Amino acid sequence: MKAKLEQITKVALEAIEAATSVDHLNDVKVSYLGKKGELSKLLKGMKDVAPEDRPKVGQMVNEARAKIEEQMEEAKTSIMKKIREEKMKKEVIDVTLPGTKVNVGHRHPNQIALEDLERVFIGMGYEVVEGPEVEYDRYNFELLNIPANHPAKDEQDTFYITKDILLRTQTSPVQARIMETGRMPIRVLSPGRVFRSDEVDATHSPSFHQVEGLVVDKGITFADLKGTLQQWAQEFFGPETKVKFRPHHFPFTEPSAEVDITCFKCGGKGCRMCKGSGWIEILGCGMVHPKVLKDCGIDPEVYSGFAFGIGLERVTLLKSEIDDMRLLYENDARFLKQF
Ligand code: 2NL
Repeated sequence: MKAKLEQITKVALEAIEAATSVDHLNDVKVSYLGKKGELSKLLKGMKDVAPEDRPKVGQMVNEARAKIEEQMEEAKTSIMKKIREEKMKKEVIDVTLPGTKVNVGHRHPNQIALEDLERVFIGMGYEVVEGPEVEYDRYNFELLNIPANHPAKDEQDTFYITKDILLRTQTSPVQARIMETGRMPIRVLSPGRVFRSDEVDATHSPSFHQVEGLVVDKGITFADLKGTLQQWAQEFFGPETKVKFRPHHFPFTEPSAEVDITCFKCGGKGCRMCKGSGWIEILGCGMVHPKVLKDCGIDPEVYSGFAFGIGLERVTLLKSEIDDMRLLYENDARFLKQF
């Protein structure tokens, strides 16, 4: 029995020594220490051992088991260590190799123009406000002096959700909502996406962006409007820029004007950019119509105001010298990268 035990221990220890993987070790464990392993088989032979010798034999078997287990743990630790070392060797990182380039994006030309524009008005104390793109007819048309059957409603044909709810054609409804709150004075800039059912071409799109401004307070005059837009034009297009106000008509302002600036490319001499005229049309504006003030809950006998509307894409195209609005929406990275 003793010789047999020593033989089993010897073979087990050799098998442990020869094992090259943890799986391999587990197999060895099962075949020597497992329920049907060599040691268990040996214990079954206990019945043939004289009763007085049994404790002694039992102890020997336990010692053999302990020894095999101990060797097994050591072998396991050493195999794991070896695997780790090999892995580390394979995973050496050469920190001197050039890195993978990350593609860094940048703001869209429209966004660049918007932020440049906002900066000037924020500097003059304006607050930038936004509102819903899906609007009520009441805010988009009715409160802005464009009643049902007004011809402007045809010029600003849009996408209707229901008879009374539509995609806004201008950002003025944002300002109508602000006037309605009755908080005075008002000095806001409302940029945002607007919609019209227009065919796509180089200068038109069914969805584009507007930046509107509104100032309402006691004693606001056309002189304030002129000074404000003059100041904006000089900060935005350059200190030499001059502005020219041409009479015009908008339903929500009276009087109304279209504003031209001297061409920032040729300085007013006439070039391809300004089509030889020396002037570039840039925005529409006017004194807020008394009816609009009244309908929005402001007393036109006490308060007056001015408003203006700038087509953002138009400004972007001019500033970046792009000749087709569609390029702004295609989002071709090769195009956008240039700005
Ligand atoms: C244009 C003309 C304009 C306004 C927008 C406005 C807003 C309120 C009251 C009165 Cl709430 N007016 N906005 C006024 C004049 C012109 O835009 O051609 N924009 C591209």
